[in-house]
Amino acid sequence: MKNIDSKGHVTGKSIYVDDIPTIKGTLYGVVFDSPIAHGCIESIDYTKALDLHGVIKIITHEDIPGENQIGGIIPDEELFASTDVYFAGQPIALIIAESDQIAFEARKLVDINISEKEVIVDSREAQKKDQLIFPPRTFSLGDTESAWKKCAHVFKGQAHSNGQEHLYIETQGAYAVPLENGHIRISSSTQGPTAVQRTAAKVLNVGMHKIEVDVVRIGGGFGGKEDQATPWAIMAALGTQILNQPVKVILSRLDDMRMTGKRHPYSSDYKVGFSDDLKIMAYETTFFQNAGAAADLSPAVMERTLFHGTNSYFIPNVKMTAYSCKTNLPPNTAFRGFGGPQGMFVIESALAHAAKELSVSTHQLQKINLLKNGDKFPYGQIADGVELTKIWSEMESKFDIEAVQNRIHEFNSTNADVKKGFSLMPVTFGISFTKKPMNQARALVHIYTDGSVGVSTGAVEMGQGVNTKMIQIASQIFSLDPKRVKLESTNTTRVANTSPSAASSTADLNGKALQQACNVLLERLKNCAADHFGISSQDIDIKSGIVYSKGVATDLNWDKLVLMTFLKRICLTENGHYATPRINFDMKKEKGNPFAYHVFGLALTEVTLDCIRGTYNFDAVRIVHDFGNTMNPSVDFGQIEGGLVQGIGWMTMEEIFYNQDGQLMSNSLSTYKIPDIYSVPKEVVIEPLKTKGNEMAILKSKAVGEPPLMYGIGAYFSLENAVRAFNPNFSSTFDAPFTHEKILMGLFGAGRPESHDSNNVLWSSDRMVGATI
Ligand code: LUZ
Ligand code: MOS
Repeated sequence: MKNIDSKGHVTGKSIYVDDIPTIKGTLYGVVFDSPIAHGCIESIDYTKALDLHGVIKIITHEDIPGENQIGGIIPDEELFASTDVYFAGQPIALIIAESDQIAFEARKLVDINISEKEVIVDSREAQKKDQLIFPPRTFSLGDTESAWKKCAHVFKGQAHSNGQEHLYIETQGAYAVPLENGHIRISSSTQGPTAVQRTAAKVLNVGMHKIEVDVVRIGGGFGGKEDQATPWAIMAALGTQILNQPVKVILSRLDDMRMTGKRHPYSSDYKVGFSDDLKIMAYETTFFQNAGAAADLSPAVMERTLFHGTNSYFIPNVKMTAYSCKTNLPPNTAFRGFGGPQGMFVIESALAHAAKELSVSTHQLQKINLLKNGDKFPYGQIADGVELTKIWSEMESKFDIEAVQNRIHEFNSTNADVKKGFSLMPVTFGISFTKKPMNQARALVHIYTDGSVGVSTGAVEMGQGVNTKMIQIASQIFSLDPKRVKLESTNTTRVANTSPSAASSTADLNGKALQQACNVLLERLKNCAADHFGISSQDIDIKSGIVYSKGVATDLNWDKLVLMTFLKRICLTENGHYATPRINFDMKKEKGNPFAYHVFGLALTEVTLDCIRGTYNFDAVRIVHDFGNTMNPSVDFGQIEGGLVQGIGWMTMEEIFYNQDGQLMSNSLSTYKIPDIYSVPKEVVIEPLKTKGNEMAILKSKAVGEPPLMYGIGAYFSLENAVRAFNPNFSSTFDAPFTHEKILMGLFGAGRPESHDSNNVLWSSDRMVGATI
């Protein structure tokens, strides 16, 4: 089935927050934020701003009736800074005016005086100073200490990956409208309507029942709206509560980039040991997560780094420790992959490092060490349904890895200034929220008396096609034309207490709840038909709108049966509830069975590098992916393509740049480059692995949102491979993104082992920090 939103998107008719027709009297809010990264607010003078014609009110922490607190996991983040500021871009006040232009003008007139304190931007520096968001955690398996002694080869090094700006097309925003009796309806561009509702209630000091949150769809989220859509929504709601007028807060792109957190940069130490026959015997790593100034989702992100620290490999002796380091940057947050990609980049770096030293190809090391059924993950779960070996042989038979290697070798030996490189990137990604209570969902289904159907779930459509999938589920169970099924907006009054649309789990959780509700309704309809014909309901089938009795078409159709059921006063509404079975995790032991299942895949990336200019094209990315049994190939292939390109962007060009004062220098689209159509590989081939699918996945169609992002990690290593073909002395820095500049330095000497020093400013962990521009 085609994505139901495709036409609306292409014709510009799809509705986002800022497209909602405004009510008369709507006011506009602009956020006044801290100009500096750390300090004590000595004084703020709003007089000139308030004097500007059209400025209605400036809301600060003093106007908050409830708690000035928005921290979701740890209560460590104020909505509006009261005494101190901890990052540049931290909200201090909301300026409400008759138009957003006036509010922007007023913002320039605010006088603030802050006494500056020490700014920390580097995760390792924060850790040294004991600036941690929460205590470190360690996942371990076997015994690395004794394993080192048995290793034939041991390698140590560092790897760094930078942050990533979400750059959803629709910026953060919300529109709050007063209803009767102090009730407020918020239209929010959020992945987590319940998070908005719960936190708004706390700040406004009202019950959750007084706050209704509605989401038609959002223009992209990528994790950036899992938690960080909340403050703007609350600000709009506060304005509405105080003024009893509609208030809209939509961040400008520059405000959005400056004020919101991003993917967490990580700096990591690794140590990896091999047996003679190149089995990985031991792996140790220390992750330094740059959390920013408050916890936000960092604890959960850090946990997923530990879950995915060994990626697709079985390693008998593992010790991984992670620190969540508190710095004076905007609080970093969820981003597609949620810490998993950062963990995987480290082990892939360790393998690339070892391969070079051992003079073998990385893919040999990868293949020898692939995870198999029955192997234990460091977190205790026993791997099952592992498809990696099958995927690898599928890759070999469909795309002939050796032939690619030979062809590239041949090309490189006949071309001096242009070199090709390639890499393989296996991915194993666990599906479920790692916090067990979040793995539940509900769906509300109405069958109207004319036979048409209305569906509400907790799923938020963010471009990933979940609404299309929901319609598919209902129309398939009812055997009804999808056009007769409407997907309602996501609304906290229809489906309550929802988990955010995140963790690749939205279609699974909400789809299974929907399935349950539809099946109950279908059973009711069948019973009614059975009564009518005086037979057993097992003998009733409903197909394409026709009721069959013992396999024979009757003159009863869906519409008549629905009306008949209603006239018998039988309920045509049902609420389904689903909670993922069998999952658990014990944080004291750091062991358990956190994931419903895993998604597996492998990407083969080929690149051609112009070694004079340091520019390149990805010739092809060939992917063998475990979809289970995809319920919507066009939607799912779209997720693979989008995830891949977003991953390539993170690994090659997206360069978040904070200076030592904690100021975001890559603060606009002219200084922050994301992939465009020219960055897309010339060819992306997706080969779905044929499997039976997995019962824990909706219609056996596995989660597909996050896993493909990690195929992009292959881009980094294919480029390294090409650089080394030109400069055999090139020494890896494992410092993503591998930008054109770094590639040129790799090609022509700077960054070679002799000159490489991990403390060198340019190549340091948060190396963007400290460089001057
Ligand atoms: N969000 C979350 C996530 O709260 N928990 C998770 O485990 C998760 N995983 C991926 C993406 N978002
Ligand atoms: Mo996401 S990183 O699943 O919000």
